[in-house]
Amino acid sequence: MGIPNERLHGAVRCVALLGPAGTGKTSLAEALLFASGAVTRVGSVAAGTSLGDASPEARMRGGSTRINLFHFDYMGDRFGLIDVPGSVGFMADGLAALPSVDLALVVIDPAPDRALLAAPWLRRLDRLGIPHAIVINRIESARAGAVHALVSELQPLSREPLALRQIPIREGEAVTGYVDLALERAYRYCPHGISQRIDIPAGVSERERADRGRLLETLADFDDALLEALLMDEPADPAVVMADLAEDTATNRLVPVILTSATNGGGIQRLLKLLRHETPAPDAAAARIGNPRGVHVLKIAQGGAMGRLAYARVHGQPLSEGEELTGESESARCGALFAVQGDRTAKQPQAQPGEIIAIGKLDAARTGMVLGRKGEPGRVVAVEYPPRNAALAIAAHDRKDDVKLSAALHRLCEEDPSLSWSQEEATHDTLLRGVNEEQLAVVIDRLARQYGVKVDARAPRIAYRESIRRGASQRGRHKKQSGGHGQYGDVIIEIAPRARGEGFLFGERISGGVVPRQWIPAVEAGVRDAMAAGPLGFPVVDVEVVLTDGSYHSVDSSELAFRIAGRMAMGEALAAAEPYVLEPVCRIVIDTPEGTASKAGSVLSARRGQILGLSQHPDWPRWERVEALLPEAGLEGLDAELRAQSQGLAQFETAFDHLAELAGRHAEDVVRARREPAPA
Ligand SMILES: Nc1nc2c(ncn2[C@@H]2O[C@H](COP(=O)(O)OP(=O)(O)OP(=O)(O)O)[C@@H](O)[C@H]2O)c(=O)[nH]1
Ligand SMILES: [Mg+2]
Repeated sequence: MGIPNERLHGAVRCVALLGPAGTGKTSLAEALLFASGAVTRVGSVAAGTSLGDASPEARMRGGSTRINLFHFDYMGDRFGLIDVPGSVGFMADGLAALPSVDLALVVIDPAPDRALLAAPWLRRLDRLGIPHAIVINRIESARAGAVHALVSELQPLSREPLALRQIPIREGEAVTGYVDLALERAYRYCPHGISQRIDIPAGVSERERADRGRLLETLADFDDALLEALLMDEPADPAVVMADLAEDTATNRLVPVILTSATNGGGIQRLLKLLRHETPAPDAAAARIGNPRGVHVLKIAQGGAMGRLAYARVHGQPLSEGEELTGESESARCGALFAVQGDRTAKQPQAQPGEIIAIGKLDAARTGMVLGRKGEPGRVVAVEYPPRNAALAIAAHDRKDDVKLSAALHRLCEEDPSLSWSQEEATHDTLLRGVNEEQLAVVIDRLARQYGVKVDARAPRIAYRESIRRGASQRGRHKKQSGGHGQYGDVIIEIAPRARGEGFLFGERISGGVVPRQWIPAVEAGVRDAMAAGPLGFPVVDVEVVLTDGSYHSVDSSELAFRIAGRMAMGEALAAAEPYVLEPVCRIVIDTPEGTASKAGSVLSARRGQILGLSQHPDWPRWERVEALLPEAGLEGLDAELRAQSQGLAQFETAFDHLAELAGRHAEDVVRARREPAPA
C-alpha cells in the first residue's frame, strides 16, 4: 500500500483520453485545462473555440482528426494529455502513442446500449497492460438506472473488475450531482466551478450503501486487512479506501468508473484528483517501450511554421536542445524543443522526464521509434494499426503538379502511418490507401488546401484478367515489300487453356529450321505482347502456346518481323479461343458485434459474396465473425456499409484468394467499361 504519488520524483505524467467518436474527449480536455488553470477560458468544440481540434478539417467535421496534445499543472504535479480521435480513420497516431501513456481514460456515453463501443479500447488497454479508468461523460443527460445498467454491460468486456466510484444524484430529468462512494460525500455540480458539498439525499442513501458495499468488496479482494475489517463489520478507514483505490488502479488491478459532464464542467475536480492520486509514475510506460531513458516518438507533424516536428515523450532524464539521439542506425542532434498546447507551441530549452514535447529538425525520427541517448541504438515499438480498407486512384488535376503531389503524399503518409500510397505499374494509377473513406476524403481535402494540389480521385481499377475456354491454331504472317529491304515473318501457333494459376507456358515443335532458332525468342516476345491486353482488353493468363510451323526469307526476315508475326498470330488465336473475363476474389474475415453477423452476411451476399461461415468470435466476448469469399469489386464502400449497421464497430481484413470466371451481365459491363475511354 501507499499512495503512488509519493514515489513520483517529479516526473511529468501522461494521460490519454480515448474512446468512441463524439463522446466528449476533446471537450473533457478543455474542461481539465480550464479547471487546472492552464487556460482562463473554456474552449468549446461546438462553438469552434476549443484549443484542440484547431485544424480546418477538424473544425469542419466537428470532431478530432489527429491527436491533440496538452499539458497542465495541478496542485504541483504536471500532466501531459493526449486526446485521441474516436473515429477509426483518425486514430493511428493515438495508437502509436498508447504504449507511452501512464493512465488512459476511456470516455463513453451514458447510454447502456452503446457500451459495446468501448470494447475495442478496453481490449487494447488490456493487451498492452495500461492502467485505465472509465469516464461516463454527458452524465447530466443520463436516464434513471443508466449508470448501473451500463456498468453491467461493460463488465464482461473488461478483464479487470470495474469499480463504480460515484453514483448520480437526480433532480427531475437531469443529473445534478453525485455521491462519492469512497468518501461517502455528496456534491452538487456547479457549472465550471467547484462542486458544492451537500448532504446525501434521502432518495439515494439506500443505493449508496449497496454500491459502496460492492466497491469495498472489490477492494478487499486485494487487501486482506480491509477484508478482515469488512468481515468483522468494522467501518472501513477512508484513508485505506483511497490508498487502495490509488494502488489498484495504478497497478491495473481494477478499473474505476467515474462520472463527468464536460461541457458543464461537472465532475472535473474529482477527475483531476483521480489523475493526481491514481496515475502511476512513468516507469511502467518506460518498460513498455523498452528503454528507461528512451525518447518515444508519438507523431510526426509537417507543414507548420516550425517545419517538420517530431512529437515525443521524454523518459528517464531531461532532454536538452542540441542533445544527440540515435534512431535505428543514424544519430542526429535535437533542434529546438517546444511545449505543445493544442496548436500552440512555445520554445523551451529543456524537457523534463515524462514530458511530451515537439522536437525540431530530427530527421531520424519516425513514428513509433524509441530514440536512444549517448549512442545507444534506437528501437521501434510495434503498433497494431487498423487495416486499410479504403483505396482511391488519384491523379493531379493539372499534370504539372505531379511532383508536388508525390512530395505531399510522402509527407502525409509520414504524418499518418495508417495511410500509404504507391504507383501501380499495371495501370499507372497513384493508389492511395487508408483505413476508411472518411480518412481519404480528409487527405484529398488537405492536398488541396495545405499543399495546393487539386486531385481527381476515383475508385481504383480492379485487376481483371482474361483466359480462354478452348484451344485454337493460328497462322500469323507479316510481309511487307517496300522498295529495297522488306520484312518477312511467318509462324503458326497452337494455343490451349491451362488450369487456373498455372500461368503461361511457351514451347516449340519446329523441325527443319522453318523458323530459325535465333528468332524463336522474338516469336515468344510477340506472343507476350498480344497477351498484355487480350481480345476483351485485359491481361491474359493461364495459356499454353506452342510454335509449330512457319517460314522465313533469307534476306527480309528479322527479329522484328517475327515478333510482329507472333503478336498477330496470338491476337487472332485468342479471339478464336472463346476468351472470358476473370475477376479477383478475396477472402474476407469480418468481426462484428453480437447480433450483427447475419446482417453483415446479407451485405456480402448482395455483393456476390459467398459465405463460408458465421461463428462466435474466437477471442472476443459478445462478438461474432463472418468468413466469406468476395469479389474484389464488392469491396467498394463495404467498410461504410458494414459500420453503418454495427454502431461503427464492424471491421474486416481481406487477402487475395483466387481468380474466378465472371459471366453474364457483370462480364459484359466490365468489358464495356474497359473499352470506353477512362473518364478524364
Ligand atoms: N451535453 C453535453 N454535450 C457534450 C458533453 N461533452 C461533449 N459534448 C458535446 O459533444 C460533441 C462532441 O464533443 P467532442 O469533445 O468533440 O467529442 P470527442 O470525443 O472529442 O469526439 P471525436 O474527437 O470525434 O472522437 C460536442 O458538440 C460537445 O459540445 C457533455 O458533457 N454534455
Ligand atoms: Mg475529439
